[in-house]
Amino acid sequence: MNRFSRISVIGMGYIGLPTSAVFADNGVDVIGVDVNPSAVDSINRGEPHIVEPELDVLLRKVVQAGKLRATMTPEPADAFILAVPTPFRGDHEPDLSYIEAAAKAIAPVLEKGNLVILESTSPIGTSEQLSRWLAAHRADLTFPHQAGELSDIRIAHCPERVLPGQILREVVQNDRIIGGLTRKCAQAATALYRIFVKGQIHLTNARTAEMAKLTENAFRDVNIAFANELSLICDKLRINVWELIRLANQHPRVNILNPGPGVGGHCIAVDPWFIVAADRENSRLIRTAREVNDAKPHFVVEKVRAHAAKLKEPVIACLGLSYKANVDDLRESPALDIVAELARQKVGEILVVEPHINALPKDLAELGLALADFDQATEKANILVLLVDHASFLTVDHDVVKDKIVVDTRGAW
Ligand code: SAJ
Repeated sequence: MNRFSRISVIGMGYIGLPTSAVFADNGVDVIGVDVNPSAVDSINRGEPHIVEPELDVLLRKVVQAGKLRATMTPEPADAFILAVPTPFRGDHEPDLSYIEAAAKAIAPVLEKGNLVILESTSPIGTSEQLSRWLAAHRADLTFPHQAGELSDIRIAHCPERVLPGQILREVVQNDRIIGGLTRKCAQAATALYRIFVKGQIHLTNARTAEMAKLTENAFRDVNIAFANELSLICDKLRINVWELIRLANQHPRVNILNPGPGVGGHCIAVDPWFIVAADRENSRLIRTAREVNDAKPHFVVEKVRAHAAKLKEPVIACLGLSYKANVDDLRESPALDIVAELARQKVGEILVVEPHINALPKDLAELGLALADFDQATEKANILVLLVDHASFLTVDHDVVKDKIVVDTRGAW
């Protein structure tokens, strides 16, 4: 018999909501907890408050079937999954306040035999810290850092590794790493994820699981930084970087990623800093990769500025604001920085196109910018800056583009 008939997911964001829907679709009663009342209302109507392919259909199904319900106050459950944000503060120091708040919120409803999973990407040692935070609120229960295998509560880190845009497929198909604070903790977590995970499940300790997740995203960041650095070098040497990479990638052991306007999103632009914060002395390459990627938006701004300086009345269409193609997520998006900088520097009239959102973020609106339609913006502008390779941008009419200055940061056109 499945020992997890009722679970609770804390944090109904890009990871928590799809994970909840998939558990619910596999017969588990899921209570989704979030501090945002409008997200809770929206979920209870069966409507996702985020954009992710196919999530709307699945959510409607599980909410109508009564398998998933959202609330602002935690309730008792067999297992709790924490999927809250782990951003960084001022000097790229990890901010664990959301995890601490989630621990405080679930502590009153914990019962002997419960399993607590940390899914949020976390700096090394966070799972142990979670155990201490929970213990501080529940002196009547024992936790793994105190009682080892005999603990009343089991705790494991099971980092999410899904790719936004493909979450519902990857959450089921990807392998999972499970790091238990003890062996029994890892085994309990394995039983939980076996409910829907079709990929392999690899067991380890919590610290290694924490580092594995950070390592995966730092690996990607370093590789994108290599591509971005090449794009700067090629620009100076007047070589087409896209052709160069295509040719170099013909080599059987070379696989260079794509340059872009910079690296965004809540993961790759953030997680490598957690490794740097843990060991500044030895993480020189990882830190430099972050700096290379973070500098790329400035390079794009300078390119556009140089083109605009040659025109009497520059009208610049900035195409795409999200951090990557076909998503609505603007977090850490380099396109946002580029548009804001162009506006602040008054480089010309700016038309912003982003088909996945209905309103501009506050700081862009405050700069006097407004959303524009793709066809009208590309028609009116004399400079086109492709910032995101959304599918809907790729079918652009070449007659419209051919007489314009094009800054294609994605190599998509
Ligand atoms: N990017 C490039 N060039 C590339 C690939 C990506 O400039 O060749 C840019 C994207 O445009 C975007 C950023 O990098 O701005 C990150 O995009 P991504 O698609 O590489 O990754 P994310 O942030 O959407 O998801 C990553 C994934 N991690 C890895 O592939 C190692 C995903 O599997 C993780 O689950 C996710 O981070 C996470 O939540 O940590």
